[in-house]
Order: sequence, then C-alpha cells, then structure tokens
Amino acid sequence: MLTFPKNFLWGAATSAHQVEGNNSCCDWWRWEQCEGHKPSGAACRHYEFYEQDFDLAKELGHNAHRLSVEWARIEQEKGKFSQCDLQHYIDVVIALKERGIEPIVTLHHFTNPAWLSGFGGWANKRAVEYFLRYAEFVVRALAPHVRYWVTVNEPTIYMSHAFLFGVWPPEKKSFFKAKTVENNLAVAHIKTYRMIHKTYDKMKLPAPRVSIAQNMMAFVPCTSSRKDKFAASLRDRLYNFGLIDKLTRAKTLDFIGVNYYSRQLVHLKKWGVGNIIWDTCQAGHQPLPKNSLGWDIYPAGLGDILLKLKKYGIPVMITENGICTTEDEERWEYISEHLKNIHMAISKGVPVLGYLYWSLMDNFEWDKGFVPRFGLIDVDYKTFKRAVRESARKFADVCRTGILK
Ligand code: IFM
Repeated sequence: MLTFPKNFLWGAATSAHQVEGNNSCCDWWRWEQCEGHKPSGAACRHYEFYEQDFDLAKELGHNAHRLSVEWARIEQEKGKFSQCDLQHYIDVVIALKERGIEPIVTLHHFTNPAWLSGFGGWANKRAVEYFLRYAEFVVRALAPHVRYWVTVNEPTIYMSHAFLFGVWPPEKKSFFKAKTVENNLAVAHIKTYRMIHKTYDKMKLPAPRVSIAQNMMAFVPCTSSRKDKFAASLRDRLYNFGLIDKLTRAKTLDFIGVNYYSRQLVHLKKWGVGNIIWDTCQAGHQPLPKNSLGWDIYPAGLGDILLKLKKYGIPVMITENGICTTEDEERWEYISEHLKNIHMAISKGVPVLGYLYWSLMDNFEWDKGFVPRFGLIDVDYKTFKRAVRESARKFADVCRTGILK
C-alpha cells in the first residue's frame, strides 16, 4: 500500500485543439484541410460539453485539471481580442472551481492563430511580443481563479516537429530556424513568467506557480559501450534538461512540469555527430511492451528522471503521463506502475505536487488523428457519448484516497 502526500493534485490533462472542436482559426486547422491530413473537425465537442466532462472528472475523484486556452480563438485577427471567447475560458475555470477542481492553465499547446504564420510563426521574434500580449489579456482575466500556469507545452517537441522534421505545420526543415524557434519560445516563457508574477502582485493575489510542460524521455544505452553510454547521457542532458537548466538559471520556474511517456534505446552504428544525436537500437534488444503508437512503456524511466530533478530544489508536477491503447487493462497497469515510481521518488525526497493523466478523454492526436485512444473516458466520435473506462474507476480510488493498493 503506497500513501501519497496530503494535498497531492490528482487529475487529467487536455488541450484545446485536441478536445474542443471547430478550432477553425488556428494554423493546425488550416493544415488539416490539406489532402492526406487528418481533420480535427468537431473533436470531442468539449467546447460545448465541458460542464458534463468536468462532472465526470469530479465523479472520478479528480481535484485538478490541466487545460489550455486557445490563442486562435482569443485573437482570431491580429490585435483584435475576443471578450466572448475570453469569457468562455473564465466560465471554464469557474466550472472547475465549482467542482472543487484546481485549474492548471496552459497558454500555448502547439497551435497558433493562422495569422501568425504570415510572419513566419515562431521563427520570427515578433511572435514573442504577440504571444506576451495575448497571454497578458488572458492572465489578467483568469488570475483571480487560477494559481497554476503552464506557459508553453513541450517546447522541444513543438520546435522539432514543426521546424526541424517538418511533420507539423508550418512543415519547415531547417536547423537554424529550429534553433531560433527554441530560443524564441524560451524568451516567451521568461517574459510571460515575469508578466504573470507582476500581474498577481498588482492584483494583490497570492503568488502564482508558473512553469513549462517539458517532454522528457528515458534515454537508455543499449549496450555498455562508450558510444552508447556517451550518446544516452548527452541526449538526456540536452533533450531533457537543457531548457530546464536555462529557465532555472533565469529563475523562472516555480515548479517543473514533466510530460513523460516513453524510453529511447540508444545504440550508435558508429561515432559521428548525426549518430550521436539520432541512432537508436534497430535490433529489437531489451524489448518492452508498447502502446498502440509503438512507444516503449518504461515506468522506471519516470522514477530516474524525477530523481535527477531533485538537484533543482523545485517542486515537480507530472503534467502528462498516459498510454494509448485499445486494451483498457493496460491503461491501469501503466498508471499504477508509473505511480509506483513517483512514490519511490517522493520517498527519496523529490517534492512532487501532483499527477495529471493524459488524457481525461480520447481526443485528436495531432497528425495521428482520432485512432490512438489515450482517454480515461471513451468518446464515441459519432454520437459524442462519453463512457467511463474501468481504468478511470481504478485511478479514481487513488485520487479519492491518496492510496495506491
Ligand atoms: O497528445 C499529446 C499532447 O498534446 C502533448 N503531449 C503528448 C501527448 C500524446 O502524444
């Protein structure tokens, strides 16, 4: 029996574009209309059904929920801010509070207003100033109801998929652009962090807690060779901790948001810059169970990462962790094994604030469409009916009691 700390935050996460539906003014929506791409359409119609969805979250014992505000709704046209859409998000966070659920609000979760693309998106440093202006508009209105903020979701994933591998809009494949985007996102975080704190000060509100949600991966050497060990530790330092180091140096993380899913088995064909960065084991060594997207399931990796985060002396929040699967028993197995690792880290002195499962409900998994099923709640995309999964009920027992049996 494992007991978690009192006041632990238990819940799930979502993002606007993936659940709300008809998010037609953002760059992703435009991109989805191209041939061969998967459209998000009505998604889960969460924009309309958020109250029922939060009723379910409450029934499931959640006391926290992470959501994102959609920039493309708030500022459909450059410089024109929508009070009506802002009011929607005020209503959303109030709906959570009324149910005793702590809102954790993300300001940027992969999507941008379509108009930003005209400026080169995040590759243009003006994006920082536009983002800050939007963020301030939102923060001023939501501050009385919100304590936890995530400025940018998975900056490294966004930068690499959109500007390096070119598989997400705007499909750029440029190392230099990617580096610029990475830097612009870091600056955007730093400025937004300071703006949020200043706003709370001016409004005489209790201090907010602000972070990013950093995608972290377990990099495991495939063999005990110097090559594999060196590359695994370098990737760990650069991919997992590079940005965290930078933002902690700037004193702009009140907690560290961790999105953890999987492992990469590092195996170098030969010494070489490209090999050090990219090579993985192709021989099926150290096989592990996989989710339906083929990602290795490796709960111990989360424990290792949490232990490494201890040195920062900042609280940590698991802002995402989840599995896509059609076998719901695997979901509970996944959750409970990750919780065991979190508990181990807590027992070794890592201050973990909470655990947010990805995701509350099945949703639009970006370029993969609606096939991957990550939800605690099943969504029928024809009728939009929700059905609570057995794994959600098992997780609910932990959320209600703080005990993993
Ligand atoms: O669906 C995504 C989410 O938007 C960001 N983190 C990873 C999830 C699963 O791929």
